[in-house]
Amino acid sequence: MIDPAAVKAALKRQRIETPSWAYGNSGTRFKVFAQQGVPRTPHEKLEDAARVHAHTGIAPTVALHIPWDKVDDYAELAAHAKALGLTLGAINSNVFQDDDYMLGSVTNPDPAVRRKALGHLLECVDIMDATGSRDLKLWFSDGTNYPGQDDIRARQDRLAEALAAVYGRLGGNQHILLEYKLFEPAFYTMDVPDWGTAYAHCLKLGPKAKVVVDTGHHAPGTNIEFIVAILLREDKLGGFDFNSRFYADDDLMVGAADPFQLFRIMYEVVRAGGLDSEIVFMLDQCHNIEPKIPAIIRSVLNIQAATAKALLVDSGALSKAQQAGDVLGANAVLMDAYDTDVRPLLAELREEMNLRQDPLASYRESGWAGKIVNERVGGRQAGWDA
Ligand code: PSV
Ligand code: MN
Repeated sequence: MIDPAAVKAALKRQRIETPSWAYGNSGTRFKVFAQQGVPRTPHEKLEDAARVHAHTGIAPTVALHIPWDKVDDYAELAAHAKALGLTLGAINSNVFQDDDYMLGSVTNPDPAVRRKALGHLLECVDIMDATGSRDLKLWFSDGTNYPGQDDIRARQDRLAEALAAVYGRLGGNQHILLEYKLFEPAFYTMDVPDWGTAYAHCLKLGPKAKVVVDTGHHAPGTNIEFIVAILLREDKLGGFDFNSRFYADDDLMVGAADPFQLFRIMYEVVRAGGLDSEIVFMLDQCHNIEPKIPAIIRSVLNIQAATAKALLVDSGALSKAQQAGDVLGANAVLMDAYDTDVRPLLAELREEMNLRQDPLASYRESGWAGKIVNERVGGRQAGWDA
């Protein structure tokens, strides 16, 4: 039997990190549709993030992206976050938006380009020192487009060298989170295309290096929860970049395309005790056509609902059925949890957290959307190039 009080207690402890870039303008390579009221500065992005936290109660940290969130004084930015009831989360490096990186960053055949890329990664660790961030999230767009273009193995050696240098610079409580991506922008080889490559590098580096699973970065049909289970078993799951995809790296709202997959992932997390661990549960999304703040609230709620269902799995009944070889029985235990309408439980939870039962309605009625449209006039709206 599942104790609803225990489920609610676990849900109260859950934390989801929102990405600063999701509050800014974004689009596809065809068009970026600017929206009114979009933040002009990292400070304004944090103000929007504070609204997400205020209405959900479980999103108190914000990931930054350098240079998109470059400021002169990071300690002051951290203080601004604190005044808003937030803390600054993972620092995302960016070695993919400079002309020098056309043939790669840390894996580029040119040592001068490699030095420049490494310099940026080390600068990100300096920023972590100032913000108090624990995690450095590394994603490399590096790869090749044509067979023979570069030496696959030499690129791995260059990558390992850069990662070792960054790892050596980490402070005692700082971590590397290494993200993989199957394809794009490189189309023949990515230098970190899959969890196995990321895992191999992290294993060599040591305990402070772990793998990030961005749910959009797999081939269609990949069993992501299996990857999650293996990484958890090896204590090498550093975090998630949650989003939904129908085709490739669509960066849509998590849980929108496949809520069942999200449940299966969260079940593996719950099963391994991962809710109460150092794993960071981040969103990595772009709200190109929908209003951004409510979309981020929706995403946080989708993860919360999937987690609630995962917590409702009757593990005793499940393992009994599994050990008896009762295939249908075991499947039914899992499906029972997934099919549970968790809305009443979540409504109760929110009441206990002094939140409104419907966070989206409470955001709508707060008037914030109108306020930022009226007040954020002029200046340059934030986006992927700012
Ligand atoms: C790359 O596609 C990625 O998933 C990485 O996490 C980046 O930091 C993020 O998107 C924003 O571009
Ligand atoms: Mn990502």
